[in-house]
Amino acid sequence: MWFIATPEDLKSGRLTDVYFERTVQVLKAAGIKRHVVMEVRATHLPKNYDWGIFVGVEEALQLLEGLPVDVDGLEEGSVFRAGEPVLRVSGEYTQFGVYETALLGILCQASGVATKAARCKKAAGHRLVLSFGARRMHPAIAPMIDRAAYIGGCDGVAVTMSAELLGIKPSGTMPHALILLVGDTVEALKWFDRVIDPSVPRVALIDTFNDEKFEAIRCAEALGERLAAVRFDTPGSRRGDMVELLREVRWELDIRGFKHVKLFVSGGLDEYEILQLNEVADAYGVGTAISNAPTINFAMDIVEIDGKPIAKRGKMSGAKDIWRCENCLHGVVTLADHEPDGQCPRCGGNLFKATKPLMRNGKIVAKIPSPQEIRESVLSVLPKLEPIR
Ligand code: PCP
Repeated sequence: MWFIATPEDLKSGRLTDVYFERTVQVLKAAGIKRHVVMEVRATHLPKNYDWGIFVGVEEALQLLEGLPVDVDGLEEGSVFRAGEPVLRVSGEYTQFGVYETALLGILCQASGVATKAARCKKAAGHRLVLSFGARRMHPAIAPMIDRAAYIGGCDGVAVTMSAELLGIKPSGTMPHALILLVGDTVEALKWFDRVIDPSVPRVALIDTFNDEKFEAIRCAEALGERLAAVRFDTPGSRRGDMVELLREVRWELDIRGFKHVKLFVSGGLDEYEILQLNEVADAYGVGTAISNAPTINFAMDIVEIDGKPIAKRGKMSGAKDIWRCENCLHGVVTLADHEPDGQCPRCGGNLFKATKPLMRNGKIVAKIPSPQEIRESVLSVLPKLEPIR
């Protein structure tokens, strides 16, 4: 038996915490029918996060499609900050209350993955960052994780089905298994070069049997111009000073005329490791840190009942909009359909309304761009965002 829910299960409302089902049961028995506005926001972001990338909107709209609700919020891939009302759902509570669990699950995980991917890509700058983490999570959600990682800024994903759904080619090098089975790093590289489509970059894995320096030189001498990079997936037990090791290999390759060979690092990487390695590394494979990224703790709360602002303790009542500064990406929150006074209070820049109509009476009204377009919009704001700390 597979222990996973199907899209039909999600749409049926079965993926819900039982107390939501009981709440609907009680309200119906009591004849209580209230039009509510519910708001999604994260009071806090994970440690050292000043911003997040909002992802999961497309799936959230699919979840609610057909229900008698309106949805307003940030578009897929938008920047958000702690405390900002990223999404709101309006309708008669018993019509959609049971979907809170699935809706939050979609937004919390996808935004967590996308934000970690964006932090890694911001740390890496122009250097390649590939999403290698599907093997760390249940395969049923690998396409969702890879989509969020790609939208967040990763330059590619390893899983064939994920890449297909994104409309891109899968990215990858070679596993230790190939070298172990062929029996030698260079012989494995030569076989890879003979067999694999020439459009696939030749990246030699150099940490299986011997010292990376000597394996890198052997691979470069074997393939010359056709060798794109060497990959260091050096086991933790051998990982002394990776920067020093990379510097050494860089020197040895360069003095032998192999300046074109890039240095690709994978294994235990995150945004902080990347900042350390940038001096010498050219590309990164990031697995666990992105696929198992801290979720964003979005919560969903009633902020209006029958048009009157009301919220539980700790939450601010009333339906709200987010206005974003074009220049510094600072956010200003106003009551819905109210304009902020003047310019950005932080830098004086122009403010634009970031909260958009996404669904009207169960019909998706938002234009959902392609993953490529969303990724480009994320990459365009990364340089403006606060540095990784
Ligand atoms: C793994 C694989 C991924 C790396 C590690 C992701 O190496 O190569 O790229 O690592 P992370 O989750 O720590 O970020 P191995 O499992 O040694 O694999 P393989 O021989 O399959 O490359």
